[in-house]
Amino acid sequence: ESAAIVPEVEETASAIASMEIRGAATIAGAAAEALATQARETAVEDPATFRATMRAAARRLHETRPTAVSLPNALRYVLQRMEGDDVETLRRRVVRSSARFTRRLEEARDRLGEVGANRLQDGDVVMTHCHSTDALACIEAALDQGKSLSAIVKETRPRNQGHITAEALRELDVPVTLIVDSAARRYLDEADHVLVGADSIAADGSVINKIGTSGLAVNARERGVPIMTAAQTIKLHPETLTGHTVEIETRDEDEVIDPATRSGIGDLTVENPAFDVTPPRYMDAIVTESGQFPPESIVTLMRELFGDGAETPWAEP
Ligand code: RUB
Repeated sequence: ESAAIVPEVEETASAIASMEIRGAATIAGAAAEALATQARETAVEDPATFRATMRAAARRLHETRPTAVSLPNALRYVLQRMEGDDVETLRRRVVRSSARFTRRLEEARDRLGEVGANRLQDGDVVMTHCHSTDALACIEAALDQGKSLSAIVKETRPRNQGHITAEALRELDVPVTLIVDSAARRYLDEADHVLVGADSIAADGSVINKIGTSGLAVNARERGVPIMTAAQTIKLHPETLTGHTVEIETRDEDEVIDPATRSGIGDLTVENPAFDVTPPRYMDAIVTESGQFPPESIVTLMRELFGDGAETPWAEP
């Protein structure tokens, strides 16, 4: 008896790889949901076959993008709760823990929003980079507290996620000034805060986020503008507790320059790393649903949550 990965898992995996589904928290939610669909639609009798199919689905989702640890953390959350002796129980456990994961994702975002909002004051101008639902939660909570804010939004080449942020902020009635990435330092003089998200946070407090975050952080420090990362605890990277580093995704060169323009220029190398690493000393605070932390002390929270490391329940036994 064997079972296949269902089309919904394939679709979710392709959508994550192509960035139709993007952003660390959104990717995690979609992966958890895909596992629930796989569980619902795997019609086998043998518990071992059921488990093997779930692991295969998780591996397919896992291989899509390497940097956002929320993805493996979501797979871990669901698969670690896949317990039982018969298929019906296993299926119920997967479906239930997937739903619980999604609920916790939303609760964590709301709670960290309130923590981050306390760092913002009425009238503040906030500079953003990329599009982060956790960062936006802080702005939304500050607005709920009756504060009025405005935003300077970096467009975030090459994929222009700044446009998504600008649209979300306009829906909240926040005045938006859109700038090109290279104008960031000039406009820092008009900003009271820099607010970014994270794809992964390492045990030493390094923040891995959209390419350009580290340069922005260094410039913010030089201009005296505080910078915070809004990142719920599923962004904490358990493997960094045992000395592993976070893999930085390299994406297609065509995102940077279209092939026709490129061949007009002549032979050249194009590089397109999607993320970079901001050292802890350039980040003022990491805001989570468990409170705010100086980056250097995030390891305490990580030990509490993960112990000494992380299992990979999707691995072939
Ligand atoms: C998205 C990105 C976001 C984080 C946090 O990169 O770097 O800042 O994922 O987002 P990409 P969120 O567009 O390449 O996925 O707070 O929504 O999890």
